[in-house]
This record gives sequence, C-alpha cells and structure tokens, in this order.
Amino acid sequence: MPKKRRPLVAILMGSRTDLQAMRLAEEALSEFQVPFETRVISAHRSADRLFAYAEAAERTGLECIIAGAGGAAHLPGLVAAKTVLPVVGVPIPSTSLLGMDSLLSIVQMPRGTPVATMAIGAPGAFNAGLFAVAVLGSSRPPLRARLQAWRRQRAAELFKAEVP
Ligand code: RP5
Repeated sequence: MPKKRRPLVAILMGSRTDLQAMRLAEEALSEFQVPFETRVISAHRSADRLFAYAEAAERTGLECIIAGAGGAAHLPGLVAAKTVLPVVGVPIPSTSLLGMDSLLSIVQMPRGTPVATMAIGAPGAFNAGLFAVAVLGSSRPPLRARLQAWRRQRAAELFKAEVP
C-alpha cells in the first residue's frame, strides 16, 4: 500500500455547512497533488481545540492554513493569532448578508496579524487552494512549474473558446 503523505496544507472551516464551498479548496490542492487535511473546528464552539490545532500546526509539518468561515467569521483571524504560518481566509456566504459580513470580517484584520482574504464562496475557496500551491511552490520549483503550466493551459483554453 502506498505511504500516505504528510499534509502540508490544512483546510479548516467553522461548520459542516461550509463544506460545500470549501470542497473547492480540496479540488485545487488535489489537482496539484498537494497533500492536505480537512477539519471542521469552530472558533466559537470549540475555541480550545482550535487554539491547540493552530499552535501545533508548524510542529506537525503544515506550511499553510486555509480557513473558511461565515458570519462573524473569526476563525481565520484566530488561527493567524496562534501561528505565523500563512493563513488564507475564505468568506463563506451567510444566510442574512450573503457573505458580505464574512468578507468584511476576515479582510479587516488589524495591522500585525495578516490573513490573505479570498473572494466570497466557492471561487474564493478554489483560489485559496491555488494560493496555497503558490506558497508551497515558492520553495519547490517543480510545483511552481506545474502551477505555471496550469495557468498557461487556462489561457490556451480561453483562446480555443474564442469565436473565429
Ligand atoms: C460559522 O457560522 C460557520 O463558519 C458557518 O459559516 C456559520 C454558520 O454555521 P452553522 O450554524 O451553519 O453551523 O461558524
């Protein structure tokens, strides 16, 4: 049986209801065969567990953490408070404010504790995966080359789709 590779990226979310959007982050990482782990850890329902996870993240070999949350959306900021690993925030569409609340909450981290904030929902989640690939690729030339090739491929598809 092939050995399971140690996760380099964590995909966290505050609720199972976030999973539909956050699957896109998994999709992007899978496309580049980047090993990841997915966890539902709520900032307000399981704060102790979240702190323990974020504090241990570096030690366990993680290099980037993606965190999706909706509403008050404090999950990405709290993770960033507990680790210096790059944290990528994904604002989840909420029922009352369609994710504007999540976006403004995540993007407005005060000076000193950054969270790289993506677009609302599934496109943001996919981009969060690509962003993590770019972070890892900065010290892994073969992965960076795959990301460059992937981008070239997207451009080629666009030209192919053009009306003659
Ligand atoms: C946040 O509250 C989660 O990230 C989720 O987006 C939102 C609603 O959670 P549920 O009430 O659906 O579990 O913690």
